Amino acid sequence: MQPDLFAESREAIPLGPGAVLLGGFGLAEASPLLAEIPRLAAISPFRHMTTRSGGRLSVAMFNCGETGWVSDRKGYRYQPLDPETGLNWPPLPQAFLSLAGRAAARAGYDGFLPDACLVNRYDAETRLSLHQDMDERDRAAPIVSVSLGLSASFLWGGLARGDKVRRHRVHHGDVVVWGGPSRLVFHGLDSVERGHHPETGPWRYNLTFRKARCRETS
Ligand code: MD3
Ligand code: FE
Repeated sequence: MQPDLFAESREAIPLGPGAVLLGGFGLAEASPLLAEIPRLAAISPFRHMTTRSGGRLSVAMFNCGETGWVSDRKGYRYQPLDPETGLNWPPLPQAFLSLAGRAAARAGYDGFLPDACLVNRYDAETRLSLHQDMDERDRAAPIVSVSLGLSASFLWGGLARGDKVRRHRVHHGDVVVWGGPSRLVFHGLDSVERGHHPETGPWRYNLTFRKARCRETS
């Protein structure tokens, strides 16, 4: 057995009001979660989306769920069809829904039923600059994020762009839940470690669960 070097990171670390990093919360399920990714990507492949200004997002992504986040020359939005395939995004796997619901409940948000999961893939060159998640109609629901594979440095700011930014390391199996007063906090991803993860090779994956639609309305 290896010594428990990351015991500290397996605890719950409060990030701010309504926001918590649940160290290792998804660790026991990480392998089955990862096993879903190639199955889903066979339906909606990873792609680098375009921004309004014509740039290319360095993070590769696809969605699963009833609706999915897209970016193109027209801007950002959620839509039920994958623009690459013209088909629905693949359904959210039960294992995804189950973990997201339990993590949200652990953070104090009962009954979280996401309708969208953005699957992000990063390599060591990928950055995600400081931004707010503003495109979801249901701001009452939290966001749940699951880190898989290589570790990374997560940027956690405040409600204004100029607020002080803290860095937190996120590791394989960590889950972060944001809601309430922290729902619109500026955040981003700084550096992904270089190297090889036994389960994901050169990648970090992130599952970001959101409720984009309000209740039953579309
Ligand atoms: C913090 N993804 O896809 S975790 C994103 O690691 C995104 O893939 C990062 O930011 C990643 O938009 C960061 C997800 C996350 C999502 C929503 C948040 C962090 C958040 C809302 C408020 C504060
Ligand atoms: Fe975000």
